[in-house]
Amino acid sequence: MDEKQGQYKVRDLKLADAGRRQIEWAESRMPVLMKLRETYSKTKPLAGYKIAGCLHVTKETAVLIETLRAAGAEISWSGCNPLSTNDEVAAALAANGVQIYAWYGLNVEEFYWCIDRTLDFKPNLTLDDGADLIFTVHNKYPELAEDIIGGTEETTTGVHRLRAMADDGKLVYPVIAVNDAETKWDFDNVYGTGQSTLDGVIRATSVMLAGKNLVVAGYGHCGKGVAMRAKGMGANVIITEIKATAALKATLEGMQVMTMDEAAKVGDIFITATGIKDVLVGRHFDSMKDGAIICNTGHYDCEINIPELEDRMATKRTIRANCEEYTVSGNRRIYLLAQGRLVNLAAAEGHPSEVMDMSFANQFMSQVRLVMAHKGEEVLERNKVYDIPVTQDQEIASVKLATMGLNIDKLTEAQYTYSMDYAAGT
Ligand code: ARJ
Repeated sequence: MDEKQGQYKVRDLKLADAGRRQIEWAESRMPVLMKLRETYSKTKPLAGYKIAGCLHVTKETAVLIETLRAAGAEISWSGCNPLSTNDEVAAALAANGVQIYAWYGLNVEEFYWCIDRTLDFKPNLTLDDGADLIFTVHNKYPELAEDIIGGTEETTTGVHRLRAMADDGKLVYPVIAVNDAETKWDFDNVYGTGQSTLDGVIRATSVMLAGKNLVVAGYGHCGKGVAMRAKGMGANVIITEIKATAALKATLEGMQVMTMDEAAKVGDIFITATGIKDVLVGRHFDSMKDGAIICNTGHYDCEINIPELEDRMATKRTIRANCEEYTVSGNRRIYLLAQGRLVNLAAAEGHPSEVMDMSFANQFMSQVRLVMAHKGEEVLERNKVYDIPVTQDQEIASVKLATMGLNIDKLTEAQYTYSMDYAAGT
């Protein structure tokens, strides 16, 4: 471990060169964010502001961090999951002067130690994925909130938690729900999760998906993305749901729908994507086939009840990286991937840069918005979760299309008038 007090704690600084090459690779696939970097490095709207971030330390996140810095911000950062830090990237960031506390495989105590260190410099803004940082401020260091002008939140699970907190009157500074931007959830959550989750399953197991009964728990944006891509690779996709409309949509997309009790008996591969705990529990493990593979792609590791799996195990051994074999009653083997933590970041590299480009453009714009509001451009109430403006979505999508060399049509004036005219009929 390499450590410098008040500056960084990472696995090994010697990995910095390898990390830098990965960051450059991501930069070349994140044109929207790089364009924002070019623009805002001239005006430096974030100068004088300190941002504490708690979000997976990946090559894409590094591009976000360095864009925030280019716009003038001072940064301190930790990962938001014990198994998602890319140690090479963390080293490159540390070598470049970013305050960073993150390494792959840290334990829960170390995880919170890292968050605490990012708060040592008394930030003015927070940037979360899963809301652990903002909760730490609220619960452990409430006095820090005085200097905090606002925060942003990356993911569905975090936004749910923060909206509940706002409803309870417990949120003490404004938060922008980056996840709820159309250019985030409708792309990152669907296509990003779809590709990266299967990437994680394949890297951890190398199994063929074609012909397998692949069970996806949850047909929200993430589950839908996973199901769609798995189907495209020839898997027999089974969906389990608690929401009637979502289940109905899955059926009409050609997926099978059944309860988890039924699916547990026939599934070869199980992927949870619900954001809810106890989706796979003891009775499911009791009825699974020999060789079943189970994993989770939701934010927290509570979707698979691992204690109930451990209760049943006779033996346990590691087969390969991120693949643990449990033998249970009847000499059946169940394979748990990435310790039930999000398989797409723990066993693979998270979503591809191309899609994180839009998510992080939204993150960047939202941090700038909080600062501009602080400078008097807009009034943001302290106990409120805000959506991103619709114009921001259209702007980001337009720039993304342009960087892909794609053009779209414009309404003519007559078409616009028609679109607004409620009287026109047959
Ligand atoms: C950083 C990533 C990556 C990646 O935006 C995604 C989200 O909502 C998460 C829930 O924790 C993970 C986050 N995500 C996915 N892929 N963050 N770099 N490459």
